[in-house]
Amino acid sequence: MCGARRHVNLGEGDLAAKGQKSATAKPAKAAAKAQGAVLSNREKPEAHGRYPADLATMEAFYREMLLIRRFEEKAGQLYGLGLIGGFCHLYIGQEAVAVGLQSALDPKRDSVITGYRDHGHMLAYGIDPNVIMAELTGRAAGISRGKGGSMHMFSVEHKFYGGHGIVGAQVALGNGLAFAHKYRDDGGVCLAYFGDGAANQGQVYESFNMAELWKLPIVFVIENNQYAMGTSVNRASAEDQLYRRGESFRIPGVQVNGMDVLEVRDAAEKALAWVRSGKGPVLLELKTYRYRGHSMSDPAKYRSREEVQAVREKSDPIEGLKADLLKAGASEDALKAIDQEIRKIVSVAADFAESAPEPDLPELYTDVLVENY
Ligand SMILES: Cc1ncc(C[n+]2csc(CCOP(=O)(O)OP(=O)(O)O)c2C)c(N)n1
Ligand SMILES: [Mg+2]
Repeated sequence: MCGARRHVNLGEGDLAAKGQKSATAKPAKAAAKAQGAVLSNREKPEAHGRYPADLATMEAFYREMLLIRRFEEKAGQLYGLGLIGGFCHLYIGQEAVAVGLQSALDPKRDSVITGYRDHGHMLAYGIDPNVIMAELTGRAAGISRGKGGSMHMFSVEHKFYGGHGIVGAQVALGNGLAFAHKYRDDGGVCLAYFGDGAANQGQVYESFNMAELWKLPIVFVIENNQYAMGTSVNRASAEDQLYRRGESFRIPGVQVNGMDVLEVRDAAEKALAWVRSGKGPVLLELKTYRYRGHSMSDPAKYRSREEVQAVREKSDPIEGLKADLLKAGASEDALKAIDQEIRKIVSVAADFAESAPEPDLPELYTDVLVENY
């Protein structure tokens, strides 16, 4: 309130000092009210609910989320055994976000870009777990030929553009992908994921400005897992309702329960419908939680075990969907069979990743530069 009044007064003072009269000059209160009215009356994507999935679709979501969970648990084990070098950021707890959103995409035309916590997004896109795990162990069969590791995975074939270690950089790059969709008129939308920590970066807002100005086909997805390394969102963010972060650029924002895959899927559909109709970007804030430390080397002393346990017990996305499935008529045995099947896929991926050969030494000199500069 106070800030708004000061802002209006300052503007008028500046004009008065220069002896100018604004063409739109209005009494301060009326101007502020009018501005507020425009922002609050702004059109938004259709309100979302829970996606009305049939049993088969729910089972497919369950399978995909379980694959991410078990894959990440195995990656954690391989890291502990010294088989994975470098950084390794696990996605455990956040599975409903990638599965709910990416299941709504059209992989033939849409593109995806994210940060370094990227294994789950690749799995949700149906990329072979063997080549993802082999990338983690640095093998030639890995999706980046064993040279990118956990943070730098790409699949141009799947229009998956990384895998980026520079916090926030993927947002500006995502804008570029969206610009390409528009320029080529290919009907595609870019899904650009970033974290609550990245949401405080300057380049994110430069990207918002351009995206709205040029009505780029992009969905900005803030994965608010409550922490940026060891800093909680409330400690680091003046506006911690992150879905509001696009307001000053007139980008509509929607807050979504990122622990409920059906809610995520429905919100994704509504956001995509908006963007595909040419109305410009949408900002989705997915409220979620990461169960593990920031990376494998984080002892997570900034929060209590009880906090993590409480989320696991009350909001786990896989347990939540399991309850929905049982209610909808799925049998415990069928769900157990899915778990067995997933464990097998992950164990095969781990064996593959441990036994596949490392890249040849000359590979050190390839893929460093695309061409001469
Ligand atoms: C430009 C830049 N600044 C700082 C870092 C170090 N860093 C790596 S991850 C991270 C926290 C990011 O948190 P958030 O965006 O919430 O993503 P999350 O790890 O929770 O998925 C920071 C500060 C970096 N990689 N790049
Ligand atoms: Mg975070």
